[in-house]
Amino acid sequence: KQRVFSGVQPTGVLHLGNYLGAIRQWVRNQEEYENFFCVVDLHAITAPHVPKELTKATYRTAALYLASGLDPARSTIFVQSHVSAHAELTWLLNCATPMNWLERMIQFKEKKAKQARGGALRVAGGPFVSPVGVLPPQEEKSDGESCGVGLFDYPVLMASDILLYQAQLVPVGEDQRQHLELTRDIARRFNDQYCQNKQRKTFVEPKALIQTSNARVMSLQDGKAKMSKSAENDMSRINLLDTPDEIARKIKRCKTDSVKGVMYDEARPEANNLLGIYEAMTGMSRDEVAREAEGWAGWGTFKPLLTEATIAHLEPLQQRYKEIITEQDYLTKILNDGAEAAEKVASRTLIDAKRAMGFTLPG
Ligand code: AQP
Repeated sequence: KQRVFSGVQPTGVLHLGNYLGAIRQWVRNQEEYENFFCVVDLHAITAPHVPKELTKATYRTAALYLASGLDPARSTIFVQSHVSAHAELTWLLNCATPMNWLERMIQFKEKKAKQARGGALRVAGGPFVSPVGVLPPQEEKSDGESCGVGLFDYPVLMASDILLYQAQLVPVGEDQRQHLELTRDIARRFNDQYCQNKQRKTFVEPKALIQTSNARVMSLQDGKAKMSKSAENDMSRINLLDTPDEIARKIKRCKTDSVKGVMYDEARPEANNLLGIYEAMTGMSRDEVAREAEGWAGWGTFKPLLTEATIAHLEPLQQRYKEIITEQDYLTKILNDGAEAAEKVASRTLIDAKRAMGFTLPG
């Protein structure tokens, strides 16, 4: 079986973008691959955070993995910081990665700008709502101080996550494509530079596994921006744990256009996005949705259908979540077992990488 690795940051509550772009395909392909799924908490601290919220979000994310259908008997589920090799390999790869490769990363530029805007909010005296909690007002920071080195280094940590498990495939949303390319470049450079024996390379070069539909779920408030946990406006996303009333309110108030009818059209980002979500929530194909849409008078007909389908789709997931999150011992056991299994694979790769670089090993 080919090996798969992927993860989500425990920031805020997972939303439909995380679920449709990533988690749902992990669940669907569980049987076909050997799976490692991680709650990437080391990534979560690249944004300002509240410690207690990180703890809660870590358990919540793991519980949502299970509630979405990940099965510990078929997938290794663990928390990134429980396997110290992730942080250790990151240091080795930091020293083998040119800085200008990271300077090109689009996500870094976007998130840096977002964190700087957070700084501006703080100056206004109000609290800064980070994806991991509401931070107290802080002092104004200059541009260079508004984001930490960790945010810049985020893609190297991500490369370490993947390369430690020798994963061939990484199921992610479209927004992660550039980071996956970088991971391949880092692996190739390391292998070329340090592996004397060209037949026995330290790292496998992984490929991104990106679906054709729902690879980029867009904001409910802007059809051209991706749905994101760190967007300031909660009305822009449907969180997996939103109540039926919240889901109804968000869909009712979501951005639409004034064109007659609701149909797929490249020039209508909001219509395309909501129809894509409708496909996923009902399990219908694009053609089936397009045919059904011919009978709709307009947004007024479509929005209640979308609301109903979304509530119905999320209801069993939310029910399972409620059961799992109250079973703390069960959750802890799964994460402990997962970390133990992950550690075995990761530590072997780390030793290989250290040997290749010329480190002495104890014993
Ligand atoms: N809008 C999206 N559409 C499709 N896939 C998405 N993913 C995220 N947003 C969408 C996929 O979810 C996985 C985990 O994402 P993450 O939370 O680890 O980081 P992210 O990509 O930065 O996600 P967010 O929601 O935007 O979080 P914040 O705002 O906290 O940074 C990845 O596979 C990603 O592709």
